[in-house]
Amino acid sequence: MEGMKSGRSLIYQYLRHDKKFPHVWCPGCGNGILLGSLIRTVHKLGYPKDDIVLVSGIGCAGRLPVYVDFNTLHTTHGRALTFATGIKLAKPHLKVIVVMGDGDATAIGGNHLIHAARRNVNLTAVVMNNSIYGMTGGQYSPTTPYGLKASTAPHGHVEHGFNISRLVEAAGAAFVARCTVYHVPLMDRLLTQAVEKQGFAILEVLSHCPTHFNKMNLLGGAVDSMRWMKEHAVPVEKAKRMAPEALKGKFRIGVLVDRDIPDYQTEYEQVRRRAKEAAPYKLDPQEISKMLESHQIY
Ligand SMILES: Cc1ncc(C[n+]2csc(CCOP(=O)(O)OP(=O)(O)O)c2C)c(N)n1
Ligand code: SF4
Ligand SMILES: [Mg+2]
Repeated sequence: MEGMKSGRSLIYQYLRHDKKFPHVWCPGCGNGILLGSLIRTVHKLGYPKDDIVLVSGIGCAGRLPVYVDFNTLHTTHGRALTFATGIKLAKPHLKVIVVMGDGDATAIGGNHLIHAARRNVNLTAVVMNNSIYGMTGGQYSPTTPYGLKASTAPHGHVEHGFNISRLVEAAGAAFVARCTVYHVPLMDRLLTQAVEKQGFAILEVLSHCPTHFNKMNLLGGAVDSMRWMKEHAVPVEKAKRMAPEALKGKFRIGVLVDRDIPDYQTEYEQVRRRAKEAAPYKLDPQEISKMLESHQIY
């Protein structure tokens, strides 16, 4: 009863309950689970609502900021990270969180994702990966699994999907984590870590789309998807102790990467200071070889 009460007060405190509801999401969609997690995270960390900026592109996941009483920006498809980068550089004190779908983040916005990770911009990015373009009717996305169906692949998909987490790790993100919409307490913990991380932090949330992806691929409803997630997810610590054969067909959840590397803002501030002082940037010959070594070409 107490839990219900506090849940209700969070709704009134954080949602645009009197303006933007009912929401557009289908029954059983995973997006509401992320919405709840995001609100709990901000509340627990004690950030004032005015210090949070929630940015999205277009898509079912991209609708999320519409419902929340933070500073919000519902931008164009694939461009959420560009708007978010501008906001963060102009107003560094704000916490900028970006919510994207798999299509938004890795198809039309794929280049922005790679470069935001490479620059290590101080943003928290959440990718709701439901393996499909949900909003526009179930077209395949860069994460649709090989062989499955989409409205644009009625005879089976011939491409292989991106591994989003590996992609952003290789591009240079400081923090990479993965969970599912079934693992809600884990989602809350990972989101907290991502929001507090200095640098580019990304959380991939494996979700489902009962309306299109599940229907076309005979996967049942939301509960069936959740059961599948529960049975196939392996916590990273446990995965380390498992043989590769035992991990076949499974996926890891938890913190995949957590590294302290210089973030864009700190670096940029130093450049600004040098420029202001009109001090020429002198390279120290001993530092040059160190810089080349840290350039890391594999
Ligand atoms: C420039 C542009 N191209 C295409 C579209 C159409 N469009 C809207 S949402 C979307 C894909 C959404 O898929 P995803 O990002 O995975 O989000 P989901 O709906 O699955 O949450 C597309 C192609 C658009 N709005 N703008
Ligand atoms: S179409 Fe799919 S992703 Fe979009 S709201 Fe419905 S269930 Fe969710
Ligand atoms: Mg999608």
